[in-house]
Amino acid sequence: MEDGKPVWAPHPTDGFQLGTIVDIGADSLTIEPLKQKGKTFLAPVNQVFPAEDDVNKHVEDNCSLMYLNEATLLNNIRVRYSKDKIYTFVANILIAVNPYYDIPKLYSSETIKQYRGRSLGTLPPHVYAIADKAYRDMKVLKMSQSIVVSGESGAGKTENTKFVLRYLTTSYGTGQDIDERIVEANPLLEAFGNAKTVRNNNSSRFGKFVEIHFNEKNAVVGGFVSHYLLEKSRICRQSPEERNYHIFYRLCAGASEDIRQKFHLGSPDTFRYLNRGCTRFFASKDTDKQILQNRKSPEHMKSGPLKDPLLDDHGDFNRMCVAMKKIGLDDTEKLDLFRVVAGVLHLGNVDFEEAGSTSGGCTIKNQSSQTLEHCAELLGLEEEDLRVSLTTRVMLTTAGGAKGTVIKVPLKVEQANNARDALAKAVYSRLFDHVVTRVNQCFPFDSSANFIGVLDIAGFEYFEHNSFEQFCINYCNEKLQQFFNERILKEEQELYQREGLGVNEVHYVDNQDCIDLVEGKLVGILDILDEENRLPQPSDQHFTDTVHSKHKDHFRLTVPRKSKLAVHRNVRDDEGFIVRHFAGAVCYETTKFVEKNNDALHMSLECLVSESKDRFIRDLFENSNNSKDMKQKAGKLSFISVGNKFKRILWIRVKSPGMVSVLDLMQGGFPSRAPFHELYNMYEKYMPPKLTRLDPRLFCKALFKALGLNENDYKFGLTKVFFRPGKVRLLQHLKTIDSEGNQQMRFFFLRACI
Ligand code: AOV
Ligand code: MG
Repeated sequence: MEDGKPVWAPHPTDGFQLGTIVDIGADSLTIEPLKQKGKTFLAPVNQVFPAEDDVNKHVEDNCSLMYLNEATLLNNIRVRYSKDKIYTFVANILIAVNPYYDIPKLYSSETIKQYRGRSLGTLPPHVYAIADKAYRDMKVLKMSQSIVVSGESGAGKTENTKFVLRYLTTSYGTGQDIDERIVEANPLLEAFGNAKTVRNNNSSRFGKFVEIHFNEKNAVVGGFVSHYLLEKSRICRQSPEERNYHIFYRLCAGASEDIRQKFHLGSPDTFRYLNRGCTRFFASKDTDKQILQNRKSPEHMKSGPLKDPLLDDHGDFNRMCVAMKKIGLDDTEKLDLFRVVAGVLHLGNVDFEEAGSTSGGCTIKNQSSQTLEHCAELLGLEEEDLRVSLTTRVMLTTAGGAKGTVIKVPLKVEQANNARDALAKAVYSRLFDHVVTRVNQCFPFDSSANFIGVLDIAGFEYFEHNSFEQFCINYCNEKLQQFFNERILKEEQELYQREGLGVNEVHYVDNQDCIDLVEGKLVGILDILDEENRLPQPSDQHFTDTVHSKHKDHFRLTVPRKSKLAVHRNVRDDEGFIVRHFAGAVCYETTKFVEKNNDALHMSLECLVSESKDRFIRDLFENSNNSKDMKQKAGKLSFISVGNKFKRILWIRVKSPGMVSVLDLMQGGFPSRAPFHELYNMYEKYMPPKLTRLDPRLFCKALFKALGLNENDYKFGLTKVFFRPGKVRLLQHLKTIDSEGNQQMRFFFLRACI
């Protein structure tokens, strides 16, 4: 780097800029930018990287860069992105950049055909190449395979997951209904489990693992979706400029007049669960106007000014209905789903006011409105029962009278509000469970030989204000990152050892300490929160103080600076904590952590819905404890931990790519490798006939000698040859060798072998 060749040096906004080293200090370098001669600046030695000779050239696999480092990788991806090449390999990891528009033909059926059966690296990087590799590995190894998609919110995980599903069903399906159903299940899942956030108009608020199952002949036989961690708080409250789940708006915008009347639907503005949080959109900007004008149906305006100009709720409603039909849902089932959605909306509109008596309880505000009546009707409940269950709570008393007497304790307004929201969350999340169960019935299979699974979780989130939801999601991503470290980095090193390569160990940033901070027994943040929830008078502040006192000098945890929290909100400046995640530090505001961590529905409400007259509602709650049991438990302090449920369900041990560690490993190691027998098969044709009996390992030695490869560029393992970064291409030019060269190769071969 010292001989005047260009280097990449850190830049405050561009990441890196090109320059040359003009002076070398003890721990910093003086850099002169290529574009601003004379304007030198200092850069830390370890943040300056050698640049490729031609920075405008790009390669399909980052490992074939001459210098592989953070800067050359980013530049390579940038150059490719500017040419609409959004996919790039790092060995057999695929990096995808979100183009935010449809690149012509990128996912066409012709492209699908091209990738079928082709080895990784023979065609341009593509998510189809990864899907096909998974398929071929499943076939050859006779083992199920999984594809893990990770990245921050809005990165394109869900879209790429869908491309994988479509690729596999199109290429290896049997052409029957099942193939289409696996793909068409997504609009339904997304309608109920996705929402607009400030990062992504179609953000997944749940994680899913989709399995495509194959028979002995490796043809698609069915599918299975596991889901976890639906964000329930969103049902009742959304952050500014965010929305509730799509289905609510779609139903309001797209339902037929008949359904609208039956379910007493109006514009989303009339529902509390929809009209708080979301910014009102008006057709102010030209583009917005155009979007609105392009919507032909006047119906869509029924969703009122809450309508987001970037989302077509009316069109999406119709598309969702088509998808429902395709996966085999009949009209009755469809109406069941819609009825519950409408029921939740009406439930949200129930308001309480102080009873005005000495009981300290509350009554339902504006009794003359039909809100309660509509809600009760849609959920199959008696209006009076619903009223009583929302405003009182059943308790078992042991004091005074006979032991175990059931009494009804009136609820305060605040408690009744909480009870209403808890019921809404319980009903909706059960409905979501049902949607997933129902979807799974659409692609059943009797038996399968293997499956290919695709994991698509909610990505890492870092908003201006981060709460319990972000905490859970980021914890999940932290686990994904750990999985990545373990699988890719550890396994890679183990492979080098197994093959006897004698490569130095590459150190990567282990995030186990961050995971322990969250999930550690007793002292982890989740357990501290649970403890807080169990106190007679839990408080967010006390919880926060405990977290700080138990982890005073923890590297991953700090107290937020005053400016971060207190300025925007009227909160104490230490009401929160900052966690240093693998993907960056996030400041969490702990207001409402305690409330959000409690999933318990008080027993009178749970009994109520599980005895609904509506069969569908009753079935949704079927798996909860039988009502007798529940009544017995009625007096217990009820707390069901959201955080720990999260922890239990995180069976996946996964984390999102710490790309830099991978780079270090690849740079210090041997990112490309090829089994001897594969090289043998590939290059056999160049071999002089009398040497065809060489064993593959010897053959490769001869080949490399013949090519005059530098021995530092590769290493022979026991079964494979490993290449240093950028060196595998020394072999690739063989493929383009002409017939004269062919002769020459034979000659070299002969010499090498002699
Ligand atoms: P995510 O799954 O990673 O975020 P999505 O897959 O939902 O992100 O992508 C966000 C949006 O980006 C999509 O709705 C598309 O409009 C666009 N997009 C993504 N990939 C492509 C592509 N390959 N081509 C064209 N447009 C694309 V989250 O679910 O928020 O973590 O929780
Ligand atoms: Mg997603």
